Amino acid sequence: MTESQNTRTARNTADVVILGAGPAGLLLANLLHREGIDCAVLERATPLHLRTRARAGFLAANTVRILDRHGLSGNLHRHGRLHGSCEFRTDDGHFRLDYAGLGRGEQHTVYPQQDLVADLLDQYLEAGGRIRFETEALEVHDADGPRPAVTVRGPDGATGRWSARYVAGCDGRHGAARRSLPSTARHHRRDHGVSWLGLLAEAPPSLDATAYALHGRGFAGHMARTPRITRYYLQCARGTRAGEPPEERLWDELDTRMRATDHGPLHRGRIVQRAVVDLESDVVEPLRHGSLLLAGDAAALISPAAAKGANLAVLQADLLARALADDLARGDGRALERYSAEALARIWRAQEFSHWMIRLLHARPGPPDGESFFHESIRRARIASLRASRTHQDWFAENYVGI
Ligand code: RFL
Repeated sequence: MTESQNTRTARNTADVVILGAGPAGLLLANLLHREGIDCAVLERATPLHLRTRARAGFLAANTVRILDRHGLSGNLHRHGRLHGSCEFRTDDGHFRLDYAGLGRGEQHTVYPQQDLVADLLDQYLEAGGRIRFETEALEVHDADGPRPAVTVRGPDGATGRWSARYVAGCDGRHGAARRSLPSTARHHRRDHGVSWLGLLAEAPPSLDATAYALHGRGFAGHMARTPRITRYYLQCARGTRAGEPPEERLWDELDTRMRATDHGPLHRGRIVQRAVVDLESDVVEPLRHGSLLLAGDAAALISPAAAKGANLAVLQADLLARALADDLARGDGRALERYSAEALARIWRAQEFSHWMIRLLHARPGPPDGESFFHESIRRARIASLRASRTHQDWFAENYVGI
């Protein structure tokens, strides 16, 4: 089915209505469709927007195994690149961890999230899957009853209603699924008090490793995306307006924090995307509310400090697809009963590591005092341990690539 044929399909019911066509929603849709389960995806954005929205890039080994298992990784292996090295640059010197040879010996595959989304979308459409673009879910109703419904606003601005047996909320942190949660849902939020200016540059990576620079002026990060595109992060003050700093100033600041005088200047290029990200965590418990199930960022937001968000989304979609297929195709609801607890156990492991990374990469927010001196000394000791201890390095590698 093509994208436009899909928009014309009239039937407004499905066994599983999936909100959102990000990595979580599209993987879930592919897997359910293959199991012969009647599902439909409702997505607010246009296909072009989905195919070009640059976000994550580092896929964990387990994410790749899941996509391999389902035969959804062809392009990823053709165009993605294995990546197994990261470098820390600090006032006490720099060191590199070749994590592909540490821990479980796993590596990342660098493959832009928008390309993964495009692959999943193509596979789903080719298999005849149903999706409505430019269709915004407004609210989920009757999740506690046997026949939940979703009110939507379509491309022509008219509202409509979908009915389902299950609604999978894969529509991110600000989507309709989260807005429709009952008052019994618990939200565990943490503002880490740190913000990053995320930049995407039309410039080749400046080194063959991810670089984390810990500097008195704040953190800076360097992450490869493609041979011609590199992501950079600059820690910035809360409330910074992304569009304001001129490009030259950003490159100068990156060079300073990355210590260009010791390591050579960065490869500069046009900055094609900028966004301020406040580092936050936000976990919903439980992930099942009657017939409404949450996955991906809708289930748990994780700061990009440890590059876990897209990987968690894939993992949860895989778990949820198996649980829904057991229930709907085989009449066995046990996996669905376990879904929330199983997914949350992995979410909290990832949150723990991400939290550890945040404290490693940043000075304590706020004015300098005795507490910040203590934090800084602990941070230096932690870096020294990571530099010197093979056991610590193995732990780091296992958590850094693992999920
Ligand atoms: P997505 O990808 O946000 O997709 C949700 C989809 O839902 C649609 N939507 C709605 N549709 C219908 N009705 C509504 N009411 C809707 N509201 C929203 C949206 O248009 C969208 O298409 O969520 P999903 O599938 O849960 O995937 C999560 C990941 O996208 C996210 O966790 C990662 O991008 C996080 N992340 C990273 N994760 C990694 O694993 N590795 C990385 O290297 C990495 N780098 C990053 C990142 C996130 C970043 N930002 C955006 C903070 C770098 C950055 C800058």
